[in-house]
Amino acid sequence: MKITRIEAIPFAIPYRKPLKFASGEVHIAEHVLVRVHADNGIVGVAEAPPRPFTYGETQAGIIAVIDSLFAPQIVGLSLLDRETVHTRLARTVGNPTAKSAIDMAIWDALGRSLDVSVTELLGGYTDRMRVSHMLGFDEPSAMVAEAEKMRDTHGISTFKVKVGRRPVSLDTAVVRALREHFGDGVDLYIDGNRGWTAAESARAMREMADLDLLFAEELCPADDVLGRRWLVGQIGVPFIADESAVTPADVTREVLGGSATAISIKTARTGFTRSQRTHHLAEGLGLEVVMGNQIDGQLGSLCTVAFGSAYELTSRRPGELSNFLDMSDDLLTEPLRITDGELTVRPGAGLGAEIDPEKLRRYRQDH
Ligand code: MUC
Ligand code: MG
Repeated sequence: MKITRIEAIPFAIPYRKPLKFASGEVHIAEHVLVRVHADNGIVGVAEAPPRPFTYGETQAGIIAVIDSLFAPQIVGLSLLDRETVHTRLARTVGNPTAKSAIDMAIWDALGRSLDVSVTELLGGYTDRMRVSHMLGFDEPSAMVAEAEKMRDTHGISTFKVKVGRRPVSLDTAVVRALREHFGDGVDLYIDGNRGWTAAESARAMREMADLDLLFAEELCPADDVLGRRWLVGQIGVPFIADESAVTPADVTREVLGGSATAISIKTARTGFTRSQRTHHLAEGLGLEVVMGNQIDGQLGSLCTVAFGSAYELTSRRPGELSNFLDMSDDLLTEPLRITDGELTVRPGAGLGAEIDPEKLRRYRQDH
């Protein structure tokens, strides 16, 4: 089970419906497919989504760091040497999605080699998660129509509403329109991607006090240390740290500093190895956990559901698993399907993902 080669392949698939939010927007999934080859003939796969507005990574940078720094440090190790891989990758700062894709492709290859699923290898709690859908910026009527379509087509009844615009009434009007349209038939929470100040966030939360929100996520920057602590101390719902708490150390710092009371775990940025550590930390600290989405394709979503299903804490809340529905196409031979509001893990070894060679030929950008 020796790792012989790591490939980083750029590909681009347009979104049918771009996602817009306070820190940026995504029109094309310009991701990197990572393949880890082992000497037993097994190949593990995962994808890295560059998100320059969140982590500073680019597609070209992900490929460069994998080819020039990470692959040479990992080729020759066994698929079982996950702690050594983690330690070697950690010598380089940053580059979270590049590191995570390598880590997850190794777990996939290990599962395939042992003929067990990644979910079983990690914890094996369940085989499915309820799905929460993310609603990007638009007019209130369009966002209500999108939620209705998701509910009618896929049975989804939990929605994360992107907020953080100015004036705040642009966003509070959307949340109110959703609540008025669906009544108590849906669960709603909001994500500001740091778009508001602490004072704007407090005002918005007061305006929405009657709308029964589940959570509020990254409404203002964590770097506004005192403002954020002041905000989190006064709102009546768990405050999720997402991009402010990427590593377990970030989680500890934000939570002990009073700047968050819940966290988002995203396998796209912490892989399986670091997400495990974050999960265990969250359990120890007694935090709410939501499995988040890095605007992943189907392979990334499969990674999220594989991890989220492995533990009781991560499968308790609906996971953000549906951004791939907005893409015009994908790479998997067998597309993911959300049915009755749930996404199941793939039966079989590893992640159970097969890449369609024809689709990869069509969308890869390196030839
Ligand atoms: C999210 O939860 O914030 C948008 C920006 C990002 O980093 O992730 C997405 C979704
Ligand atoms: Mg977020």
